[in-house]
Amino acid sequence: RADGAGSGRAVPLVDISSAPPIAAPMLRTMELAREHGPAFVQRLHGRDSLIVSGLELVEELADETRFTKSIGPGLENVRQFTGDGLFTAYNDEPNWARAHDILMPAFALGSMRTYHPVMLRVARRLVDSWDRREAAGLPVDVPGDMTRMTLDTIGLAGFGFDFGSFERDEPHPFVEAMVRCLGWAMNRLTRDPEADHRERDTAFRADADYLAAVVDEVIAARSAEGTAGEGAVGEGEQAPAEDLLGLMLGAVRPSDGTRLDAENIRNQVITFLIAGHETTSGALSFAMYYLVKHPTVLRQVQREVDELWGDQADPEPSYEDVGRLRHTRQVLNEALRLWPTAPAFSREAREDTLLGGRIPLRAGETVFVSTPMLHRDPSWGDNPELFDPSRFDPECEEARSPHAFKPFGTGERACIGRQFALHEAVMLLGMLVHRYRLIDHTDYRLTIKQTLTIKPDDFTLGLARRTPGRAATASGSTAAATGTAE
Ligand code: FDE
Repeated sequence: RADGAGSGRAVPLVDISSAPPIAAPMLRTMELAREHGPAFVQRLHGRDSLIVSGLELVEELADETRFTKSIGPGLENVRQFTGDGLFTAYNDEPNWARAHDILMPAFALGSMRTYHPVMLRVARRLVDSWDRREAAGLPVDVPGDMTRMTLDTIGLAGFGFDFGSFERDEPHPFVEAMVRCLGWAMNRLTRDPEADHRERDTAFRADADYLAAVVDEVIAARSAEGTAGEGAVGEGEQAPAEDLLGLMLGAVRPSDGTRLDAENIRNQVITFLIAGHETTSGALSFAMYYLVKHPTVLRQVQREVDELWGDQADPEPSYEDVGRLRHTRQVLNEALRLWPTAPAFSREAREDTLLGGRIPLRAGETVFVSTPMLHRDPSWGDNPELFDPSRFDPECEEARSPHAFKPFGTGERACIGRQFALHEAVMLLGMLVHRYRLIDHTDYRLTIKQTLTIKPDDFTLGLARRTPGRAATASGSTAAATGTAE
């Protein structure tokens, strides 16, 4: 484990034990990395963590022959409520490889075609809700509604279960319990070991039990149906015959004929409900933030969607359309560069080794990668803080190290849901910029809320319906529209 690191190391040691507690620890890590450079040891209550953000060091950490995913203290805490689900399983736990093999086909790029209709249906729930707000002259809660959308999407596409989030004023209680669990997992990292935490731990247990109960309901609903394909799915739509739950309940692993056990399935469902919506909704919210602050970029993505959907009032984005939204995807990538919504991942050495030729690591010792600071490495150029989606032009991408951009982690344990998240998010962003002018009615200043994952705090937007192809401006002025789309 990481303790004891730092002594005699060729890297700075920073003791933060007496620093005041902070709501978003990730921001402090970023500050420390700015001050102390690409590798430093952070000491808190006697526990040392090696934090790395330099590209060359991360390239080494990405070498799967020398390093592998580590279930560090943060994931160890998450494991208290996701058990041996994919995200928190140990590398050598047989259930990881078994579940990975069974679920991989469901996340291959081609499978997105199957999820597309369900994703579109849920995207329209958000649009309907935003239309009503717009008609009433009311602003929209961006992260709140993005979370409604992504939760309903993973629920329906993955498990045929409808959270009905847009029919609720408050978030679904599952979301609230989940956010508290994630907060518990995060705050437990910086706990004062002397203090009494029993009350908090009891409350956490109750929340974790509630998550499990909701998931048991999801599974029971499917088992009662007998087959995939009925239930919550709308008319004229097919539930994916082999959605995640269908696969987990039915499929055997080709290589050895084994199946997932009931408890593991429960852990996987909790895992996917959490991993499948927290990070994606944050990414969508940051992308909306950057769009409203960068009118030129907004006009560029509006031009792109206008070329596809013209002035149709209710376009029907096809599966292929989503692949054509290149600029929109670049905006999302650039938002994920500046604010990767899973803001760290951890690696451990397979054998005793020297990182960067100078940092001794013992086998099994954890190293944390600060993704937001990796994404600001000098290799990104002189102005890494600048939002610039052209960084993801194909030529630029080819010229860059494949390890400079890691919002989905690395290697064998990288994000299985990447294509799912990208398809869902790019489609929704495209639909939104096609339909609305975005009005920065509070002159929003970005503040970040962290519950392990990150999202913009308290971010609302005003809306006005656009006439696509005309008057495509960011903030209600028409002056800049000349010479834009069509
Ligand atoms: C995973 C993941 C990761 C890695 C972590 C570590 O390394 O530790 C990351 C970084 C991520 N992921 C990120 C993200 C972002 C976004 C937007 C997302 N993500 C999304 C999603 C969706 C879904 C469904 C998902 N996601 C899922 C998932 C899973 C299951 C996992 C685990 C894998 C393994 O095998 O391990 C992940 N994800 Fe993610």
